[in-house]
Amino acid sequence: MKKILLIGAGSDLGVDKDGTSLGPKEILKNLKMENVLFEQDKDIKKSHDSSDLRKNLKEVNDFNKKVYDKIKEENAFCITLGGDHTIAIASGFASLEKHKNLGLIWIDAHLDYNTFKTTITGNMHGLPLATLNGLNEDLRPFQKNNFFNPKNTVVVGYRAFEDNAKDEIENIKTMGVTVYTTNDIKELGVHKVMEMAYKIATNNTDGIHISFDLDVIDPLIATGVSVPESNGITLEETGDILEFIKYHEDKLKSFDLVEYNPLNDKDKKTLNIATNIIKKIVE
Ligand SMILES: [Mn+2]
Repeated sequence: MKKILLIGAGSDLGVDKDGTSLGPKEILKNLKMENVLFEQDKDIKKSHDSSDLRKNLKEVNDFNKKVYDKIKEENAFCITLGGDHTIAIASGFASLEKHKNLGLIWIDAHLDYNTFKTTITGNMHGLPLATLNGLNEDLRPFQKNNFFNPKNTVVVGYRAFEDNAKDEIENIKTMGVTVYTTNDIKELGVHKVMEMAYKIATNNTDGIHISFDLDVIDPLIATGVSVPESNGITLEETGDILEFIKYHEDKLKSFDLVEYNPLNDKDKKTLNIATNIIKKIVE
């Protein structure tokens, strides 16, 4: 059996809402498995200033460097628990360093494809996917080369179609990333969408890193996230995604589960969903 290590990355430095820093600890409590927990410095004065379009950049980078170094030195199969989605810059690149040539599947209601030029909020958790494709140099001081190829990068579950995402959509189109929306899932079925995503992500690669943002699930089901988007996927569809991943488990090299925010989780329902997702991945 392969050795599995859970990495808790408790940070909310990449988002102006507090709470995801507390997420990993809660999930880890429910999973009696080997783990390492990183927590952001409690003395950090987080910026909530919306005129600052590089909010907490140094603090985000310092935190990510620690997570990146740990995962990079580990031989185990690493599952990283966020934390806001910025931590995937650390987990994704660390896995890429170990496995050299990976595809990337980003399961998320958002594209996370802003640059410092297109971000409106300055919240760094809106930039990680673009960063993993080699943009946003300032958010990856520890990764100067070797990026995920946009041609092997796929978003699954996007649905935040607000006007202010126009530049972000332009960014992702220009780079050539494939995007499957929540509508695609509803129309084609989740199995078909995952099949297409896997085909793209495994084309001439040695495996896949999957980053799963809990906000892809409908917020009426999973309230415990920081940036909810209505009309999300169901628990059944979530289960089908995990079934698919398990069936093709030989391709999976690393996994993230991010954006769990206990402060918005009224009934611990999201905590249970998060815990069950990890249980499924490790079973
Ligand atoms: Mn995200």
